[in-house]
Amino acid sequence: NPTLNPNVSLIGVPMDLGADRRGVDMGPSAIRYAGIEARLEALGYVVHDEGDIIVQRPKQQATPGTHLKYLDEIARVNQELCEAVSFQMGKGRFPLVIGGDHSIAIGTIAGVLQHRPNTGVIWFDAHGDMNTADTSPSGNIHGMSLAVSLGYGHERLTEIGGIDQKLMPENVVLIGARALDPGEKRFIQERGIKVFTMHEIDRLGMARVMEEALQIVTARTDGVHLSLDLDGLDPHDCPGVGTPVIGGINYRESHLAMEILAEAGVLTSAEFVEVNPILDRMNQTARVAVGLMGSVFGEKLL
Ligand code: 6HN
Ligand code: MN
Ligand code: MN
Ligand code: MN
Repeated sequence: NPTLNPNVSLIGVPMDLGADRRGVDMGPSAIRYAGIEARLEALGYVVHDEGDIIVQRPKQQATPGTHLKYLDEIARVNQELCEAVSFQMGKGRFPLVIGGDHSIAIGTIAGVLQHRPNTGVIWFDAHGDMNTADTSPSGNIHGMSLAVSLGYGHERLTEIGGIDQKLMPENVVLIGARALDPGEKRFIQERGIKVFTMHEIDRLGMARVMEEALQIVTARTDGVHLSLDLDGLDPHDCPGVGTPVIGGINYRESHLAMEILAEAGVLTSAEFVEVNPILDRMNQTARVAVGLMGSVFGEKLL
Protein backbone atom coordinates (compact mmCIF):
# COMPACT_ATOMS: atom_id res chain seq x y z
CA ASN A 1 0.00 0.00 0.00
CA PRO A 2 1.28 3.49 -0.81
CA THR A 3 3.08 5.09 2.12
CA LEU A 4 2.92 8.55 0.52
CA ASN A 5 0.23 10.51 -1.35
CA PRO A 6 -1.07 7.84 -3.79
CA ASN A 7 -1.67 10.32 -6.63
CA VAL A 8 1.62 11.14 -8.31
CA SER A 9 2.07 13.67 -11.13
CA LEU A 10 5.18 12.99 -13.17
CA ILE A 11 6.61 16.12 -14.83
CA GLY A 12 9.62 15.96 -17.17
CA VAL A 13 11.92 18.91 -17.75
CA PRO A 14 14.31 18.11 -20.61
CA MET A 15 16.66 21.02 -20.00
CA ASP A 16 20.46 21.07 -20.06
CA LEU A 17 20.99 24.83 -20.39
CA GLY A 18 21.97 25.23 -16.74
CA ALA A 19 24.97 22.90 -17.09
CA ASP A 20 28.21 23.06 -19.08
CA ARG A 21 27.99 19.59 -20.58
CA ARG A 22 25.14 18.87 -22.97
CA GLY A 23 23.02 15.76 -22.49
CA VAL A 24 20.93 15.93 -19.30
CA ASP A 25 18.07 17.10 -21.53
CA MET A 26 17.71 13.38 -22.33
CA GLY A 27 17.30 12.52 -18.64
CA PRO A 28 13.48 12.44 -18.60
CA SER A 29 13.41 10.00 -21.55
CA ALA A 30 16.00 7.77 -19.92
CA ILE A 31 14.14 7.72 -16.61
CA ARG A 32 10.80 6.94 -18.28
CA TYR A 33 12.52 4.21 -20.33
CA ALA A 34 13.94 2.73 -17.12
CA GLY A 35 10.36 2.12 -15.98
CA ILE A 36 9.41 4.75 -13.43
CA GLU A 37 5.67 4.55 -14.08
CA ALA A 38 5.39 0.75 -13.77
CA ARG A 39 7.65 0.78 -10.73
CA LEU A 40 5.39 3.15 -8.78
CA GLU A 41 2.17 1.59 -10.04
CA ALA A 42 3.39 -1.78 -8.71
CA LEU A 43 3.46 -0.11 -5.28
CA GLY A 44 -0.16 0.98 -5.62
CA TYR A 45 0.38 4.57 -6.75
CA VAL A 46 -1.61 6.12 -9.56
CA VAL A 47 0.93 7.81 -11.82
CA HIS A 48 -0.30 10.64 -14.01
CA ASP A 49 2.38 11.36 -16.60
CA GLU A 50 1.90 15.05 -17.34
CA GLY A 51 4.53 14.96 -20.09
CA ASP A 52 7.41 17.38 -20.50
CA ILE A 53 7.75 21.13 -20.15
CA ILE A 54 8.92 22.32 -23.57
CA VAL A 55 12.45 23.74 -23.55
CA GLN A 56 13.71 25.84 -26.47
CA ARG A 57 17.31 25.67 -27.64
CA PRO A 58 18.48 29.29 -27.88
CA LYS A 59 21.03 30.22 -30.54
CA GLN A 60 23.38 31.74 -28.02
CA GLN A 61 24.08 31.27 -24.36
CA ALA A 62 24.80 34.94 -23.64
CA THR A 63 22.03 37.08 -22.21
CA PRO A 64 22.85 40.82 -22.46
CA GLY A 65 23.95 42.33 -19.16
CA THR A 66 24.80 39.11 -17.31
CA HIS A 67 27.30 36.25 -17.32
CA LEU A 68 24.58 33.78 -16.31
CA LYS A 69 24.33 31.39 -19.24
CA TYR A 70 20.92 31.00 -20.92
CA LEU A 71 19.25 33.13 -18.26
CA ASP A 72 16.21 34.02 -20.41
CA GLU A 73 15.19 30.48 -21.32
CA ILE A 74 16.01 29.05 -17.88
CA ALA A 75 13.86 31.72 -16.21
CA ARG A 76 11.00 31.05 -18.65
CA VAL A 77 11.11 27.27 -18.18
CA ASN A 78 11.25 27.56 -14.40
CA GLN A 79 8.29 29.95 -14.36
CA GLU A 80 6.31 27.38 -16.33
CA LEU A 81 7.49 24.56 -14.09
CA CYS A 82 6.51 26.54 -11.00
CA GLU A 83 2.98 26.89 -12.38
CA ALA A 84 2.78 23.21 -13.37
CA VAL A 85 3.92 22.00 -9.94
CA SER A 86 1.57 24.38 -8.17
CA PHE A 87 -1.33 23.29 -10.42
CA GLN A 88 -0.71 19.59 -9.68
CA MET A 89 -0.43 20.20 -5.93
CA GLY A 90 -3.67 22.17 -6.13
CA LYS A 91 -5.29 18.97 -7.37
CA GLY A 92 -3.94 17.16 -4.32
CA ARG A 93 -1.19 15.34 -6.19
CA PHE A 94 2.42 14.54 -5.28
CA PRO A 95 4.68 16.28 -7.83
CA LEU A 96 7.56 14.09 -9.03
CA VAL A 97 9.81 16.14 -11.31
CA ILE A 98 12.46 14.49 -13.47
CA GLY A 99 15.32 16.41 -15.06
CA GLY A 100 17.09 17.88 -16.57
CA ASP A 101 19.83 19.92 -14.95
CA HIS A 102 19.52 21.03 -11.34
CA SER A 103 18.47 24.59 -12.27
CA ILE A 104 14.94 23.15 -12.44
CA ALA A 105 14.83 23.02 -8.64
CA ILE A 106 14.14 26.78 -8.87
CA GLY A 107 10.76 26.15 -10.50
CA THR A 108 9.91 22.97 -8.60
CA ILE A 109 10.52 24.49 -5.17
CA ALA A 110 8.82 27.78 -6.10
CA GLY A 111 5.72 25.78 -7.07
CA VAL A 112 5.83 23.67 -3.91
CA LEU A 113 6.10 26.79 -1.72
CA GLN A 114 2.79 28.10 -3.12
CA HIS A 115 1.05 25.28 -1.25
CA ARG A 116 3.47 24.49 1.57
CA PRO A 117 5.10 27.80 2.46
CA ASN A 118 7.22 26.28 5.23
CA THR A 119 8.61 23.35 3.25
CA GLY A 120 11.78 21.62 4.45
CA VAL A 121 14.30 20.43 1.86
CA ILE A 122 16.73 17.54 1.71
CA TRP A 123 19.32 18.48 -0.94
CA PHE A 124 21.20 15.32 -1.88
CA ASP A 125 24.21 16.36 -3.99
CA ALA A 126 28.00 16.35 -4.33
CA HIS A 127 27.70 20.13 -4.74
CA GLY A 128 26.12 22.96 -2.78
CA ASP A 129 24.36 24.72 -5.68
CA MET A 130 24.57 27.86 -3.57
CA ASN A 131 26.51 30.18 -5.82
CA THR A 132 25.07 33.57 -6.66
CA ALA A 133 25.73 35.61 -9.78
CA ASP A 134 28.64 37.19 -7.86
CA THR A 135 30.32 33.99 -6.63
CA SER A 136 29.69 31.57 -9.51
CA PRO A 137 32.95 30.41 -11.10
CA SER A 138 31.13 29.09 -14.18
CA GLY A 139 28.00 31.15 -14.87
CA ASN A 140 26.08 27.86 -14.91
CA ILE A 141 22.70 28.28 -13.26
CA HIS A 142 22.52 24.67 -12.00
CA GLY A 143 25.19 25.72 -9.49
CA MET A 144 22.90 28.48 -8.14
CA SER A 145 19.47 26.88 -7.68
CA LEU A 146 19.51 26.33 -3.92
CA ALA A 147 20.69 29.92 -3.30
CA VAL A 148 17.84 31.15 -5.52
CA SER A 149 15.31 29.00 -3.64
CA LEU A 150 16.57 30.62 -0.42
CA GLY A 151 16.03 34.06 -1.99
CA TYR A 152 19.56 34.96 -3.16
CA GLY A 153 20.68 35.49 -6.75
CA HIS A 154 19.59 37.12 -9.98
CA GLU A 155 16.16 38.68 -9.60
CA ARG A 156 14.91 37.10 -12.85
CA LEU A 157 15.26 33.81 -10.93
CA THR A 158 14.39 34.82 -7.35
CA GLU A 159 11.16 36.51 -8.49
CA ILE A 160 9.76 33.15 -9.66
CA GLY A 161 7.00 32.19 -7.23
CA GLY A 162 7.46 35.49 -5.38
CA ILE A 163 10.52 36.92 -3.62
CA ASP A 164 8.81 36.68 -0.21
CA GLN A 165 7.92 33.01 -0.74
CA LYS A 166 11.28 31.30 -0.16
CA LEU A 167 12.87 28.49 1.85
CA MET A 168 14.11 29.19 5.36
CA PRO A 169 17.80 28.27 5.81
CA GLU A 170 17.08 26.41 9.07
CA ASN A 171 14.71 24.07 7.19
CA VAL A 172 17.31 22.94 4.63
CA VAL A 173 19.90 20.15 4.90
CA LEU A 174 22.55 19.08 2.42
CA ILE A 175 23.67 15.46 2.21
CA GLY A 176 26.73 14.21 0.32
CA ALA A 177 28.60 17.48 -0.22
CA ARG A 178 32.22 17.13 -1.29
CA ALA A 179 32.77 19.94 -3.80
CA LEU A 180 32.00 23.45 -2.56
CA ASP A 181 33.22 26.72 -4.06
CA PRO A 182 34.65 29.43 -1.76
CA GLY A 183 31.54 31.60 -2.09
CA GLU A 184 29.32 28.64 -1.23
CA LYS A 185 31.29 27.92 1.94
CA ARG A 186 30.77 31.52 3.06
CA PHE A 187 27.06 31.34 2.14
CA ILE A 188 26.64 28.18 4.23
CA GLN A 189 28.53 29.57 7.23
CA GLU A 190 26.80 32.95 7.21
CA ARG A 191 23.36 31.35 7.20
CA GLY A 192 24.11 28.39 9.46
CA ILE A 193 22.88 25.82 6.93
CA LYS A 194 23.28 22.22 8.07
CA VAL A 195 25.55 20.20 5.78
CA PHE A 196 26.25 16.50 6.15
CA THR A 197 29.43 16.24 4.09
CA MET A 198 30.98 12.91 3.12
CA HIS A 199 33.00 13.24 6.34
CA GLU A 200 29.85 13.12 8.50
CA ILE A 201 28.41 10.29 6.42
CA ASP A 202 31.58 8.24 6.95
CA ARG A 203 31.75 9.08 10.67
CA LEU A 204 28.13 8.76 11.70
CA GLY A 205 26.84 6.37 9.06
CA MET A 206 23.95 7.10 6.72
CA ALA A 207 21.24 5.90 9.15
CA ARG A 208 22.17 8.47 11.80
CA VAL A 209 22.69 11.20 9.19
CA MET A 210 19.17 10.62 7.88
CA GLU A 211 17.65 10.59 11.36
CA GLU A 212 19.29 13.92 12.18
CA ALA A 213 18.40 15.33 8.77
CA LEU A 214 14.76 14.31 9.22
CA GLN A 215 14.58 16.04 12.60
CA ILE A 216 15.79 19.27 11.04
CA VAL A 217 13.51 19.24 7.98
CA THR A 218 10.39 18.29 9.93
CA ALA A 219 10.76 20.45 13.07
CA ARG A 220 9.18 23.71 11.80
CA THR A 221 7.80 22.71 8.42
CA ASP A 222 4.55 21.83 6.66
CA GLY A 223 6.06 19.46 4.10
CA VAL A 224 9.34 17.91 2.96
CA HIS A 225 10.84 18.13 -0.52
CA LEU A 226 13.62 15.85 -1.76
CA SER A 227 15.93 17.34 -4.39
CA LEU A 228 18.19 14.50 -5.47
CA ASP A 229 21.11 15.15 -7.81
CA LEU A 230 22.40 11.80 -9.08
CA ASP A 231 25.97 13.12 -8.77
CA GLY A 232 25.52 12.82 -5.00
CA LEU A 233 26.16 9.13 -5.60
CA ASP A 234 29.64 7.90 -6.42
CA PRO A 235 30.47 8.01 -10.15
CA HIS A 236 31.22 4.30 -9.92
CA ASP A 237 27.51 3.67 -9.33
CA CYS A 238 26.23 6.61 -11.37
CA PRO A 239 28.61 7.36 -14.26
CA GLY A 240 25.94 9.19 -16.28
CA VAL A 241 26.14 12.63 -14.65
CA GLY A 242 27.58 15.89 -15.99
CA THR A 243 29.70 16.88 -13.01
CA PRO A 244 31.00 13.68 -11.36
CA VAL A 245 33.01 13.94 -8.13
CA ILE A 246 34.84 10.92 -6.70
CA GLY A 247 34.30 9.76 -3.14
CA GLY A 248 30.51 9.82 -3.15
CA ILE A 249 27.58 8.07 -1.50
CA ASN A 250 27.38 4.45 -2.61
CA TYR A 251 24.43 2.54 -3.97
CA ARG A 252 23.54 0.87 -0.67
CA GLU A 253 23.87 4.01 1.44
CA SER A 254 21.68 5.91 -0.98
CA HIS A 255 18.99 3.22 -0.85
CA LEU A 256 19.16 3.20 2.94
CA ALA A 257 18.67 6.98 2.90
CA MET A 258 15.59 6.62 0.69
CA GLU A 259 14.18 3.80 2.84
CA ILE A 260 14.53 5.83 6.04
CA LEU A 261 12.85 8.75 4.30
CA ALA A 262 10.02 6.45 3.15
CA GLU A 263 9.51 5.08 6.67
CA ALA A 264 9.18 8.61 8.04
CA GLY A 265 6.24 9.12 5.65
CA VAL A 266 6.84 12.87 5.48
CA LEU A 267 7.74 13.43 1.84
CA THR A 268 5.36 15.71 -0.08
CA SER A 269 7.31 16.34 -3.32
CA ALA A 270 10.50 15.19 -5.03
CA GLU A 271 12.78 15.74 -8.00
CA PHE A 272 15.54 13.61 -9.52
CA VAL A 273 18.02 15.50 -11.67
CA GLU A 274 21.26 15.50 -13.65
CA VAL A 275 20.95 12.09 -15.35
CA ASN A 276 23.15 12.32 -18.47
CA PRO A 277 22.56 9.37 -20.84
CA ILE A 278 25.45 10.43 -23.12
CA LEU A 279 27.98 9.78 -20.38
CA ASP A 280 26.19 6.71 -19.00
CA ARG A 281 26.74 2.99 -19.41
CA MET A 282 23.61 1.13 -20.60
CA ASN A 283 21.25 3.56 -18.87
CA GLN A 284 22.67 2.56 -15.47
CA THR A 285 22.25 5.98 -13.87
CA ALA A 286 18.60 6.25 -14.92
CA ARG A 287 18.03 2.72 -13.62
CA VAL A 288 19.62 3.66 -10.28
CA ALA A 289 17.41 6.77 -10.22
CA VAL A 290 14.28 4.67 -10.73
CA GLY A 291 15.45 2.23 -8.03
CA LEU A 292 15.89 5.12 -5.60
CA MET A 293 12.42 6.42 -6.49
CA GLY A 294 11.07 2.93 -5.78
CA SER A 295 12.70 2.97 -2.34
CA VAL A 296 11.60 6.48 -1.44
CA PHE A 297 8.01 5.62 -2.39
CA GLY A 298 8.10 2.64 -0.03
CA GLU A 299 9.36 -0.38 -1.94
CA LYS A 300 10.45 -3.23 0.34
CA LEU A 301 11.85 -6.70 -0.25
CA LEU A 302 9.54 -8.35 2.27
N1 6HN B 1 25.09 20.61 -10.07
N2 6HN B 1 29.87 24.59 -8.16
C1 6HN B 1 30.01 24.41 -9.59
C2 6HN B 1 29.43 25.62 -10.33
O1 6HN B 1 29.63 25.71 -11.55
O2 6HN B 1 28.77 26.45 -9.71
C3 6HN B 1 29.36 23.09 -10.04
C4 6HN B 1 27.87 23.09 -9.94
C5 6HN B 1 27.26 21.73 -10.20
C6 6HN B 1 25.76 21.85 -10.10
O3 6HN B 1 25.72 19.53 -10.14
O4 6HN B 1 23.82 20.58 -9.93
MN1 MN C 1 -0.55 5.35 -15.59
MN1 MN D 1 23.05 19.79 -8.02
MN1 MN E 1 25.75 18.13 -8.25
